[in-house]
Amino acid sequence: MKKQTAMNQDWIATARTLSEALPYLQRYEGAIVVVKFGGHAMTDADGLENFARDIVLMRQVGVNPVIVHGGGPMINEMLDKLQVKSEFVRGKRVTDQATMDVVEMVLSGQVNKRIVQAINAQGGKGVGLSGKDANLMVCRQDDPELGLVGTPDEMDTTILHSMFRSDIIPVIAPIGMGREGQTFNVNGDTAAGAIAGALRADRLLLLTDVAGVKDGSGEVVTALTAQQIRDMTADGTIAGGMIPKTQTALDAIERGVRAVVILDGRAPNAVLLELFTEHGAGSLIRA
Ligand code: X2W
Repeated sequence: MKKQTAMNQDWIATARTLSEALPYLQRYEGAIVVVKFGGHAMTDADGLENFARDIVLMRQVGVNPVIVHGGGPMINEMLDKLQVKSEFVRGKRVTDQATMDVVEMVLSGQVNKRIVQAINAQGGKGVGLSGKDANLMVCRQDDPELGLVGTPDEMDTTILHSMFRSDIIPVIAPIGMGREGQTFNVNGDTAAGAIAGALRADRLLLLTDVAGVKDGSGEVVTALTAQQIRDMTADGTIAGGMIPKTQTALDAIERGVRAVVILDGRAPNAVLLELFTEHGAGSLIRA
């Protein structure tokens, strides 16, 4: 008999991992999972390739993934090149018409197609769209001080359901249209929350560059209720850049999303770990 090598020990572990995933695969069969992929999480090519492989695997096992992406750093880079000045107020980019033109070009053109291509390179069927396509996301102006920043106002997810039936993975740029012909810049997290809410998604995964929601001693809390989030925000435990994420989570849950997970998108196989293992990842928030 052949001696067991370290190599085939690895294969045995892989087979066991697959076997143990069965109840999770069964649980998520047919589920809708919206994944927000932020600009900071997509800066390196390997990270994008791994992300795309995980998404294609999700689709392969019967989940309906929807990608909503950001691209803040890529927008900044292009604005710099074109010497258009840009500033943020309360976490949102003040957007005049010149800025809007660049935002749409970068998000719908460059970033969206990069993700679509990465998914298709892994054997998936990614199709890119923005909130303008098939009236997916009609917006109103958020705050006049911010210019062309939009708040999702009316969603039509018909196109996404047709895509699910055709085995297509939708990849959505956070651009909305206004009722008077405007184009609106929508924060990526806000767009992901609105789309997840309109779909009554089973999960909204917010991939960020931190491990999750931290308690007073800096430890990541793995499970939280909406009320705990409100309390931790009121007493200052949740602060800074985490506030828009947890606010998106609360809004999404209110609209009927079953649970929202805030997790580190740079961790290897973050979405698979969250969906298909007992371990989970990041902070899970539910009603
Ligand atoms: C964002 C849209 C992109 C985004 C912006 O212009 O940067 C607003 O601020 P990340 O990578 O997810 O941050 N829109 C209104 O949200 O990108």
